[in-house]
Amino acid sequence: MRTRISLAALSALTLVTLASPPANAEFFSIDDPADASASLTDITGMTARHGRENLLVKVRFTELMPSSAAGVSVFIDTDRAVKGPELVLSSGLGNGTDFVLTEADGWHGSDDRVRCDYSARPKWGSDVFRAVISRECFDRLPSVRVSVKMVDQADGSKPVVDWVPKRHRWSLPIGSGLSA
Ligand SMILES: [Ca+2]
Ligand SMILES: [Ca+2]
Repeated sequence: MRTRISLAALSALTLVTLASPPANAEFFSIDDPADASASLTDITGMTARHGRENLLVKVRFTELMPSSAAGVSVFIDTDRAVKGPELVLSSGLGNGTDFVLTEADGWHGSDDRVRCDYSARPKWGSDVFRAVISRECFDRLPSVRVSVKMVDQADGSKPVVDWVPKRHRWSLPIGSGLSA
């Protein structure tokens, strides 16, 4: 497992160092081990990019197919003072599934849909799930953290679960780069 911060983001940030806290990067990337290999959708890695207008989250899997019965949740932390996520984007990974962004209820989604622009889709050919969430969804906060969970109940017995970076653990804070 490794964490890296984009050099391009760092050099961009140097332009606004005087005005912004330097601790944030706009790009976060982490690999995940083969720790859920009972599922084809064992997470192999996650990247998140916090741009001027959107938060883009990509989750990579061992093998993603239209027949997948698994689902994925992208948790977003917008308030570090309150434990747990504030927003959850939930989606299926198979054909014909839908996605929704809701307020979080602990580490779960809720019935409170967030009304803003976002989209999500599994890309079966490239084994990637891609979610794009407008910064309006979180009041254009300058920094967020991300955590991702996969649940696969394919064989009807005990579900296979995989987290990245780890269960109930966050990415580094991801700043919005040049949007300050
Ligand atoms: Ca994994
Ligand atoms: Ca929080």
